[in-house]
Formats: sequence, C-alpha cells, structure tokens
Amino acid sequence: MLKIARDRFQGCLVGSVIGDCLGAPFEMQNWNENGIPRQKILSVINPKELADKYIQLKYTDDTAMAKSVCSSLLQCKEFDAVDLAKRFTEEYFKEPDRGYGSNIVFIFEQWKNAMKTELNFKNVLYPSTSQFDGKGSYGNGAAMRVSCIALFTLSLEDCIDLAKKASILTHSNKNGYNGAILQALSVRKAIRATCDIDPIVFVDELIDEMKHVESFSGEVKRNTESLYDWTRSQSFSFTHQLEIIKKLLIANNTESKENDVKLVNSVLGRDISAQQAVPAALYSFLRNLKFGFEETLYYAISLGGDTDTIAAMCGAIAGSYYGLKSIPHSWFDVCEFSREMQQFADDFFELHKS
Ligand code: F2R
Ligand code: MG
Ligand code: MG
Ligand code: MG
Repeated sequence: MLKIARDRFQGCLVGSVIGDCLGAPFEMQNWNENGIPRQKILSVINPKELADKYIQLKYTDDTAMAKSVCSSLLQCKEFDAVDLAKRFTEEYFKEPDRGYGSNIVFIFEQWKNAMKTELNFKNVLYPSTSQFDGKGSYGNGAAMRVSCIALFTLSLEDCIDLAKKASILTHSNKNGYNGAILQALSVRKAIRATCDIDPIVFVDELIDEMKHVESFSGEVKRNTESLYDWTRSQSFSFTHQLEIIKKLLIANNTESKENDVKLVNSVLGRDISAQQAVPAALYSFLRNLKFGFEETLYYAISLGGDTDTIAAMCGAIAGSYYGLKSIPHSWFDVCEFSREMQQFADDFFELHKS
C-alpha cells in the first residue's frame, strides 16, 4: 500500500489548477528579460486582497486537458488511448476558447472526424505524428497535463510509460513527451519525499532517471500502428538542462531575485516549448524550497513568458511537497475548478487504499 498523505495528493492537483488560473492573466504578456515585477503580480493575485473579492479566475487549456487525463484514468482504471483522445476532443469542442496551442487544435479536428467512424481510431496517433512534417509537437501541452500520472502509478517504470503514452497522443516529438516524463517524475519525487528535500540530491536523481529515459528516445514514427515504435535522434536533452539547473542551484542566487530571474531566463528560458517551460517550472520549485508554496508560485510567474503553464507545473510539484494545507484559502476559493481537482485527488488517493 502507498503511504502518502491525502493532503499531498490534493496539493498536487489543486496546486496545478491554481498555478494555471493565477498564471493565466500574465501569459505571454511580458518578455522583458527581468521578468514580471513582484508588485505587478501582487496587484492581481495577492491572496489577502483576493479574499475580499467575489471574482473567479478562469482555468485554461492546461486544466482542461489535465481534467481529461484524470477522468480517463479514474474511469478506465488503466491508460486507454482512444478514451483519452475522445475526452480531449469533447472537452475542446465544448469550450474551444480556453487558450489552446495553435497546432494541437488540428488534432482535435481530425479526432472529431474519426469519432464519426470508430474504425479510424485504429491509428489514434496519426494526427499527432503527422504534425510539423512528421516531427511532432514539442509544445509544453503534454507536460502541463500529466502530473496526475504520478498519483495514479506505483512504480517508476509505470510512471514513465504512462506519461509517455498520455503525451504522444498529441506531442510525438521526443522533447514534447520527455518534458512530460520529467514533469511526472518531478511530481513523483516531490510527493514521496519523507524529509526536507535536498535540491542537489533531487536533481541528481532526476539526472539519472532522465539519462535512462533519453537514451531510449526518438521521434514517434509517422503512420505507425504501434505505440512503441521509436526512431532515435540526438541534440537537445533534458539531462543537460538538469545539469544547468544544478549549477544554478549551487550558485545559490537566492538573495537577489531580479538578477536570478534574468540569469534563469537566459539559460533555461520560459517559452511555450517543453524544453524551456519544464526546466523553468522545476527550477522555480527547487530554488524556493526555503520559502514555501506561495513564494514559489510568485517566482514561477515572475519569470514571465508562458506563466500559466510554468506555474501550473510548478504548482503541481510544490503542492505535492507542501500539501493542500500550504495553499492560501483565498486562492483555492477564487480559482475555477479547484474543488473538482481536489475531488480528483481524493479519488486517486482512494484507488491506492483498496
Ligand atoms: N496557446 C497558449 N497561449 C497562447 C496565447 C493565449 C492567450 N491567453 C490569448 O489567447 O491571448 N497557451 C497554451 O498553449 C501551450 C500548450 O501548447 P500545446 O498544447 O503544446 O500546443 P501545440 O500547438 O502543440 O504547440 C504550441 C506551439 O509550439 C510550437 N511548436 C511545437 N512543436 C513544434 C515543432 N516541432 N516545430 C516548430 N514549432 C513547434 C508551435 O508554435 C505551436 O503552435 C501552453 O502554454 C498553454 O497554456
Ligand atoms: Mg487559467
Ligand atoms: Mg493555458
Ligand atoms: Mg501556457
């Protein structure tokens, strides 16, 4: 039986939706190398001020897609590619204005057509593997939705395997799905931490895991009938980005936030790609371990760029470590779908009790 507190399951999924909702007002609004000033962030999301306001901060595609992964796993009790594809498609056509990536929507359109004739779902990966001249998407849209996989799976191997399968449905580029694996592994490690996290040990362990993962990676072949048919290719690696994170942590630039943001933005980046957004989210968590959930989220947003997604991924990792109790009540109250994400977390928790 898995011995992890319910509060940390809840922290993971609530942290994710809160990061999405709080980061969304700033998404792509600020590309200044110094990021977004703290005052500007506080003017929108200061929990003390939000407590007196009857407003709702809306979730975006990050949560819309995470919702489908959660409900598919909970209903099917296993990974089912066709079920998940259908849920993504239905969710998108129900609310297409949640701020989806500009290319992923073509996948939903192809699936919608396929849903008219069940037969076409024989190759559910066709739309994903056809994107970008067969290279597949490396957007961060797979990574932003896979945190719950660390709540569903028990073994490391299953966590990696399911994160990959849930990703390649839309993101068949190796950086798209490996970024998602790194996110799932980060959540897994954070939620299982039994004492104070040593950030260097945390990164070293991820380096070992990602070295293994990336040694088997390649683009998913176009038109393949198999989910497991990979070709190999080299170049960018998350393992290398983790080495950079380690150097940043050792330099320990926690005194001056401004200089740190500038450096992080120049060496890690914070754009819509998994290559930039996932390391930025992980670093935001590890760099702020002394400061707790709230400060961690401000920092993630302060990087600028893809703020909703970086904050959603960072929120999931941080929430897994600090638990729901560490999340300000007013953030929980004003963020759309917090309560439902808490319920999903409870359902994952209950799965492991039986
Ligand atoms: N789309 C957005 N934000 C845009 C602005 C929204 C704003 N709120 C507004 O409306 O004003 N955010 C959401 O998209 C990201 C997740 O995207 P996803 O799901 O990965 O989509 P996609 O289309 O697959 O990829 C995104 C873009 O990345 C580039 N790209 C990906 N693979 C590529 C490749 N192999 N070669 C070249 N370019 C590639 C393309 O520009 C894609 O359109 C999250 O931020 C979510 O919040
Ligand atoms: Mg949102
Ligand atoms: Mg979004
Ligand atoms: Mg985004």
